[in-house]
This record gives sequence, structure tokens and C-alpha cells, in this order.
Amino acid sequence: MFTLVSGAYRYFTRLDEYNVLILGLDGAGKTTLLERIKHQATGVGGMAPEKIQPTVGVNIVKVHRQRRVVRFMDLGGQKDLRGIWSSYFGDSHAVLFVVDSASADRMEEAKGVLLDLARQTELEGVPVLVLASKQDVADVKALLAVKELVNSIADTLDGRDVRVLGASGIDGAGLHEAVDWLLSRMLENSPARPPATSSY
Ligand SMILES: Nc1nc2c(ncn2[C@@H]2O[C@H](COP(=O)(O)OP(=O)(O)O)[C@@H](O)[C@H]2O)c(=O)[nH]1
Ligand SMILES: [Mg+2]
Repeated sequence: MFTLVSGAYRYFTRLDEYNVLILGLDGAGKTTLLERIKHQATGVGGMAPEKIQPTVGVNIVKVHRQRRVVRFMDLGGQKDLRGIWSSYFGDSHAVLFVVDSASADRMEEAKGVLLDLARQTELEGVPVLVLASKQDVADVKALLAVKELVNSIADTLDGRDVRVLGASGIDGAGLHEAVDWLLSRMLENSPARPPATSSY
């Protein structure tokens, strides 16, 4: 009897947790997007964009959706900090890759980094959402350029869920859709990558 009751208790208090790695070049807009996601999810917080400093460690924001927790982890994107990304790969359930769509001159560099991620065996099969950031200042062609970037490495990304969405960390455009898409794909992929569990 006790096991039944404690089993039911565990079931109803169980929280599934999914980890999303926010990756991309330095200055792509990762931390600004994360602060906006936090603001949209909680109605509070969300650092003013002009106060955001280049990320050195890791910024973590937890968003509760449909009795699940999505833990966004924003890692520093400077070249010499990218080495630590791999220590988070094994525990991640999705990648949110941010490309500064207003910066045409760094597209090739972003493509190289995304290609490298797509080749990592520890990330095999995880859904990848590519966010074309700074849509509030980019022109229409910018989103197309990010789509082309992703198409050009489609062979390497093959076999996983991939989507490109426009977004802005300043006005919040695209972010609800981004979180919804990530959660639905992580749920679909959960037989391959089960969530971590905790209880409330
Ligand atoms: N206009 C505009 N500027 C942005 C946006 N997101 C970030 N920025 C600016 O881009 C710079 C780098 O942003 P940050 O979030 O620190 O990039 P990170 O290095 O990828 O974390 C900052 O000056 C931000 O204010 C956006 O959506 N629109
Ligand atoms: Mg940052």
C-alpha cells in the first residue's frame, strides 16, 4: 500500500526537465534573447539590453510549460570559450543556435560553428532551432540568408528536426513560437533522450 501511495505521490510531483543549449557566436544576441524569454515566461526580470555584458560563465533560465521545465543554458560564445560547450552536450535535449541576421560578414563563421556542432556525436539526433536574431533591425533578406546557411549544411543536419525562425530579443518577436517548437520536439525525441526528473 505504502509503495502504491508513494508511487502515486512521486508520479504527481514529478517534474520532467529538458535542457536547451543556447549556442552561437559572441554578439549574436543569445543573452538578450534569454533575458526576453525569462521576461515573457515570468513577467518579471529580464535585464535591460544595455546592461547585458559579454557572457563568461553560463546563464541559466528555467521556464515552466505544461508541467515541464525547460532549462535554457546560455554559454559564452567567444572563440576561446567555445571549448567548454562540449561538456554540456551529453545532458542536452536541444540546441538553440543563434545567428545575428544583421551581420552578413559573420555568416560564414556562424556556418562553420553550426557545422561543427552538427558533427558532434554527443549531439546526434537532438532537435536544432536556428534563430535568426535581431529581426527588428535586419532586412527581409537576412532571414533568407540564414535559411540558406542551414540549407547548405542540410546533409550534415539530416536525420534530426531542424527549423529556422526569425526572432528579436528586443521586441520579443518569435520567442513564444521558439519555446513551443523546442518543447514539442524535445517531447517527441524523449524516447531517444529522456528528460531528467526532479520533484516539486
Ligand atoms: N537590435 C537588436 N539588437 C540586439 C538584439 N539582441 C541583441 N542585440 C544587441 O547585440 C549585442 C550583443 O548581444 P548579446 O545578447 O550580449 O549577445 P551574446 O554575446 O550572443 O550573448 C548587444 O549590443 C545587444 O543589445 C536584437 O534582437 N535586436
Ligand atoms: Mg552572452
